[in-house]
Amino acid sequence: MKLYEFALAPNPRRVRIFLAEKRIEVPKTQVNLREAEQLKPEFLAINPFATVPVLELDDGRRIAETIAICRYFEAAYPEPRLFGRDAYEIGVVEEWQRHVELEGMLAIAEGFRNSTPGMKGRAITGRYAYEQIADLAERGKTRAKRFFELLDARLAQQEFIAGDWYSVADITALVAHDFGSRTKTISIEHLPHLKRWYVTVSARPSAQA
Ligand SMILES: N[C@@H](CCC(=O)N[C@@H](CS)C(=O)NCC(=O)O)C(=O)O
Repeated sequence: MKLYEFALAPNPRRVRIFLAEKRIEVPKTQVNLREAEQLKPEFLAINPFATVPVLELDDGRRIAETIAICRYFEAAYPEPRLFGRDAYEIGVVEEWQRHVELEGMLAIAEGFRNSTPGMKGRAITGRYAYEQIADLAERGKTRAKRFFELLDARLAQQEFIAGDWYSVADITALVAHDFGSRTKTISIEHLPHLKRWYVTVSARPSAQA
């Protein structure tokens, strides 16, 4: 088994944190996104969507997409449960993991990729070139700011994103936060509950992954 990833990219980090929580070690192969290795024919043969992470099983079968890979490991190594323990938890984790990914992570990516000089012609991940649109950069930053404010209100009521237990939704939110903070797309200085949550989740050993 091996994981195609890039150490500096946010989505592969989500898988690394997930694996660290489950105490699973998987060999890694770096796909250097800074050198556009994801666009080379060798990698497009592995994932035609030209993104990491991709998991390759020992028999050569592959799974791309962060959450698809995490689901594989949850099924193969159920404990600790990171997608919820009962029907309600599984539903609410799914709900919030999707909110965080679609409204948080992707809004940050929209803000960052449409404004950063190094991302010219790379405004959307994948094999095709898309030009930056300045208005989308502003919209992404506004969407991200509003989403983290909403998350702050939720965290005023409960310890973690999905409930009073840690889940994959926290992993996505932690990585989204760090991505947004590193790229100066978001700041949570004015959000006390989110700050309290961040101290807790970033202190877990898995956050170093
Ligand atoms: N929906 C995909 C998104 C993966 C993704 O966007 N990966 C980024 C790294 S964080 C990537 O491969 N980027 C390649 C590029 O920028 O062209 C997933 O969840 O795995």
